[in-house]
Amino acid sequence: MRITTLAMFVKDGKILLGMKKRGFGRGKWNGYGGKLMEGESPEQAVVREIEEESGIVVPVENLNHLGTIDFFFTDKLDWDQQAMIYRIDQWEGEAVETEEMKPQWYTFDEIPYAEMWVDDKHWLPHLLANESFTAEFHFDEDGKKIAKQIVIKK
Ligand code: 6OG
Repeated sequence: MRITTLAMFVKDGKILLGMKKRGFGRGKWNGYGGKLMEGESPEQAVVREIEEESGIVVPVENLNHLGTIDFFFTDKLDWDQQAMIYRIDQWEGEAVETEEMKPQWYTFDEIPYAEMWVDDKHWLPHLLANESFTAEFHFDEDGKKIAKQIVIKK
């Protein structure tokens, strides 16, 4: 399965989300990340994507790999992906708006789940609690509804 990456910045009871302005998941708030380029490790890919999308340069040792999620899409096998989920608690600098993402801080109780991928509300609380997890989501045809889900706290 194709591998992708997703990182969440957390500081002082707040999470940094980016409004995805183009590509897969356009119009949704999400973390920062994306697919691996030829020869990259997931860590190298997420560091590169974070810099491209937010301007922040994260040292690889500040990536905390808390979760792995398998996404399956009915009838769209080429959309299936395994996402490596990272939490970042320490970094330098501020996220800037880029062509791909518009940054916004949210307190944990204001997270805009209604404007996020439908899976997020099931696993993000584990990440916010600093708990490791694995999860599996099977989506309906258009990716709007979850047909089946498994979330396991490790
Ligand atoms: P590009 O492929 O445009 O990056 N991603 C998902 N994130 C969440 N929360 N739920 C999903 O459910 C997702 N599917 C993909 C991975 C796409 C970004 O979106 C994430 C990447 O960080 C289906 O490079």
